[in-house]
Amino acid sequence: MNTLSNALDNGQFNLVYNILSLGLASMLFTSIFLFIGRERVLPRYRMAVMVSGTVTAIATYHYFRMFDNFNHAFAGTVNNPDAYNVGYRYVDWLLTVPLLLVELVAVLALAKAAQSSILKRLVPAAAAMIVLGYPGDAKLDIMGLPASVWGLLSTIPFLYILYVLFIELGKSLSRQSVEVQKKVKLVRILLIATWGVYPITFILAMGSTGFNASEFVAREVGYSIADILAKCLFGLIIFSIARIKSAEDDKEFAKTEFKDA
Ligand code: RET
Repeated sequence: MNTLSNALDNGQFNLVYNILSLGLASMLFTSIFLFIGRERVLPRYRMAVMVSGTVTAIATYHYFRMFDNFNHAFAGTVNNPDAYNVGYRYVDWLLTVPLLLVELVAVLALAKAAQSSILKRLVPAAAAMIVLGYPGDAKLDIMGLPASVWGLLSTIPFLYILYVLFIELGKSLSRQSVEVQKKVKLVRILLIATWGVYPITFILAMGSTGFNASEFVAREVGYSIADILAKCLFGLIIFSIARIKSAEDDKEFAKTEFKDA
């Protein structure tokens, strides 16, 4: 066990190194798959697939930055935790969370008015959730408020997003086919299961005021796993919803793309 709280031991270093590396690989290759795969859905669903690919592409860049930053701060014999910037994650989320919501709404191909009314509520709430969480995770001293207060404030828009997704979006589901309804329900379960990991991770890592090695490791592992599921797996399910809907809309497409159609 490491007795110096401002340094990572070998096992901790390797764990974070590998998880960031896995994150980078997942984001990069999901992006390539989605950008090429967009040809395999009807044009009306391509926007959803393009947005999914853009989310993972933005995350590829940020995982590269985090990986590089992590090595810079922790690879030498002298660790420098202050050099590790949690801001990359928050900037990444600020860009990708609204886009994830756009991709979910876009793939359902709802009426324009319903689409924009849902997004007008979800996007500002997502921005508020992330901006309010940052001072807690970065341990900034703003008005002397502890991390837990920032976490609580951020939970308010978080709960509102879940409410809109489950209650409001649920109403529009009845217009979709049984097959699509099943997938959308799956995507919502994935969403609640993975988005829930972020606040749990935040709580695990908020204990100490200064740097604490095991809290740092828990945070990086928790956020990275949640990111892989919330961006890559989510994007791939969106892609499969787009393909099912393409096949339902166009029999010719169904014949060429699905053997058993
Ligand atoms: C914070 C602060 C503590 C309270 C809550 C949080 C929620 C974060 C979430 C982030 C989701 C990020 C995603 C990224 C994928 O690209 C900010 C940790 C509720 C839900 C989905």
